Amino acid sequence: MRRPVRIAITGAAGAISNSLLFQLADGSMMGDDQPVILQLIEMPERMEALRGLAMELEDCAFPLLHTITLHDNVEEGFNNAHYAILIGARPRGPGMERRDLLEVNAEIFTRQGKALNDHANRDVKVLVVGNPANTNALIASRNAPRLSPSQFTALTRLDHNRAKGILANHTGANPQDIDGIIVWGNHSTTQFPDLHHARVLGEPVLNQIDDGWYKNEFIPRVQTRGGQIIQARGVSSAASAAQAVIHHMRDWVLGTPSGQVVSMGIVSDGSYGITKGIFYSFPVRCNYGRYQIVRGLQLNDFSLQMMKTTETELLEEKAAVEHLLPA
Ligand code: NAX
Repeated sequence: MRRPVRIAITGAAGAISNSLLFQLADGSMMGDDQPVILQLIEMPERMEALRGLAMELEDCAFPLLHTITLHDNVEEGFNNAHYAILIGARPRGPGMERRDLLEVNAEIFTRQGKALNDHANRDVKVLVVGNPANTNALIASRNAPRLSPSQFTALTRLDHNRAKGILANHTGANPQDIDGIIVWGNHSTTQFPDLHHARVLGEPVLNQIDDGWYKNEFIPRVQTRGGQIIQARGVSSAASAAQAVIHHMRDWVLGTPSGQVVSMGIVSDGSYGITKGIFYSFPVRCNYGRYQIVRGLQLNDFSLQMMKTTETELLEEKAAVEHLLPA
């Protein structure tokens, strides 16, 4: 048996984590030969709920679940972590503007970035889920100078999976026969779910669907799916978000299946003209624990315009928290 890896998770008693932890402990994320130590982190007032969840995990007697530790602060919770999944964030409250939301979360992710810098394993891989995920990843990374920005990522895999699921439903294809979907930009309603490079069983998707459906139905449906789910369920996506976390981390750590492209929010290196340094969702392939942006894709004017719109939103988010970022 391999040595256990340490996985720290914030917001551990929340809805997404409630789905995530059981799959993670069962080997879905790190592989079925990799024992895990779970370092679960919550707000002090949620520790009792977290204790209950830990008891349930224990009661599953998962062979790969080595140890569970519970923490009410990130400084202890991130100790020696090889992986950190940052789910906990402040939701938007009544009367709160987007700017207020950015600012309160900036405080949370500043502290978390510093704690990762000071306490986590030097090679820690970080996934930010809590919203606004891309800008929270930027803030955490900027507060962790000892770590490379490439160790930080933001979750846009749920958007990628939503695009694949909706397309599969429309075309009647099996999701596993679809590849080449890309989600560009922000995890928000400005994201660009791009089908120009997508194929079903090797055939270009855009030859098989109506352009009007693509632009007027598919794109807005993917962009607003989170809101539609909240409207229908009364609460936000949880199980599908947990599944996306599993996919994102599994691909990053164990590699994307041969030839497959996935979407990850990562620090921009200037590829495709996107401003360097912001966290933007790009098409990537992963191998040996690293992601690489897929290069050389042809982009038409429509795509470039869509990519610019979501980039502009990310630049605005960055400007709203700039005064809180270390130089
Ligand atoms: P819940 O409200 O069910 O759970 C969040 C948990 O985080 C709570 O138990 C809370 O006590 C805890 N928490 C808050 N601040 C914390 C902190 N500073 N340290 C540790 N714990 C903290 O929310 P849930 O449905 O699990 O969603 C969590 C976050 O994911 C939200 O910000 C949500 O907007 C975001 N999402 C992001 C998605 C993505 O694709 N990037 C999709 C799903 C989801 O909407």
